[in-house]
Amino acid sequence: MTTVRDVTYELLRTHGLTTIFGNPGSNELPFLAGMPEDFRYVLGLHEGAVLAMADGYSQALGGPALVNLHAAAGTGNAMGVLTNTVYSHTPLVVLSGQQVRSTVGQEVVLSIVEPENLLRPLVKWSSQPACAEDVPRTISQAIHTATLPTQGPVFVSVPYDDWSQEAPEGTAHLMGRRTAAGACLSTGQLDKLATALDAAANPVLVLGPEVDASGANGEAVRLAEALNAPVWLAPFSSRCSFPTRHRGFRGLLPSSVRGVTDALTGHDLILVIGAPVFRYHQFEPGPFLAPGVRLLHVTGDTGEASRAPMGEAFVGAIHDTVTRLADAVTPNRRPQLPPLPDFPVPAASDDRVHPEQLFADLRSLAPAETIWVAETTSTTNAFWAQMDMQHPGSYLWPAAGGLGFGLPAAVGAQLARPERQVVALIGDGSANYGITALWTAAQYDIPVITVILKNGTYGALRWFSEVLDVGEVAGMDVPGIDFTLLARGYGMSATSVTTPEDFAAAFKAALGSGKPALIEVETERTRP
Ligand code: TZD
Ligand code: CA
Repeated sequence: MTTVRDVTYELLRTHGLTTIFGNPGSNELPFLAGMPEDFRYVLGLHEGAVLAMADGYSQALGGPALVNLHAAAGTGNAMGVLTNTVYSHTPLVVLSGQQVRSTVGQEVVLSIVEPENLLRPLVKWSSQPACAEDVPRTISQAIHTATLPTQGPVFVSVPYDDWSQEAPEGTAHLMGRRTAAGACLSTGQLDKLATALDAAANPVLVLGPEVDASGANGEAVRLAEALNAPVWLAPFSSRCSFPTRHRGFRGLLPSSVRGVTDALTGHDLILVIGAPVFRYHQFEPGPFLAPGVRLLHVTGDTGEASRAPMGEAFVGAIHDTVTRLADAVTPNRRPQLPPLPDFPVPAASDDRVHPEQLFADLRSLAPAETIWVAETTSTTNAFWAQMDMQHPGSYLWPAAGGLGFGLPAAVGAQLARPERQVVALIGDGSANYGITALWTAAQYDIPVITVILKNGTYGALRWFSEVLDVGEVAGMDVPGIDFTLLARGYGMSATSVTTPEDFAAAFKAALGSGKPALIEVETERTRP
């Protein structure tokens, strides 16, 4: 007899979903017990770490990832970092075990009450199949829903007695099913954008994470060079969509209304591509745009287009739009932008490492194609001033600011991309939300290098309390954590350093070892 479980595994295989990031419970055992040998189960010890590992894996791979979580408690544990996947548009398929179908109404222990609502509004779609026979089709629907634009996470709850039921007829049709979206801008829409760019006296590009996610970085360079226009990354960008040493690169826009307006003043046309308009954070009200400025917005996300407070939006595929725009604009006769000045001299410190010094040193210590996963919140300016990222897919950041992403996402990214070194740059506050991913890296021998910037405090919150002018606040510091002991406890080798020289030695040793390693660096306190 072919069971619902058999055809589900076959279905997952046809979509390349043969890696399962999970943390199991009793409801999941009947599914996992039938796992075929060509599948790999990646165990995480906390569901937040499981989900963030899958997020990093999916983003680094450029495809969907499968997550298996336990009932409501396990699934609920993943909700914090699930917020990030909404804004990074990560196509995660979250599958959770439901209690036996006939007992759910009684709310027996481990039943998911209102499964469709459990992860709302974070997931794009959620479902519990109406009967066992509909499980394979529902999971097929979940995969297609997650991966069709706008991509995002989905949730399916499956009663565990469904897995051993006989599969219905007709599931063979699901196996080869593919769905494709072709929504590109019309010729007229593209002309409108190109004409506006040609007519602008001083246009500026603002690129968001979708440029990098769609692999359009090179096309964005072509467009910027044709226009001789400067390029900013959108506020709070979770990816790096433009080479940071290109003469046009201006850095990461600040995340406040006033900050964005000030940075873009002097331009008559702003073209935002692949980002929301805009992802503000700190409330510094002001005019959204300087007077007389026109804002054009290209996004693949209808939600981003509709909720923006300003601008004229065009919804279409990002890679296609950037490529066609680069072809369509008239090469501009404005003088070429001057080359970027050399990197600024990093700020130094006597008895600790200054984060800016650390980032400057990492430029020469790490391979050029390194993937950086950052979650160190008070070092933003230092990071963007000092990093040299030339290749697509070089950077990941928690897209909704939900901490607990960085450390596990780096493990997932390294699993997805063994040919590129992944380096996690994690604050001593942020590290604790996803710390158990160290165990997964150690057990599965995933050679990610985790650098902990230990300044003893929630640095960004200290800065924010000044922005809000609220004076002293409780709960701002995190003294007394020894990350080398934690790492060793989870089975990973670790060192602690206080000087740039010792850091360089530790980093080279970690690189050479081909093993996962953690380096704790005592760092100076800085401001974002
Ligand atoms: N909890 C979660 C899940 N996400 C959050 N964003 C926060 C709490 C609040 N938070 C921030 O937004 S930044 C921050 C916290 C606690 C401090 C992080 O400290 P760190 O980095 O040590 O990682 P810095 O460089 O010292 O700021
Ligand atoms: Ca810190």
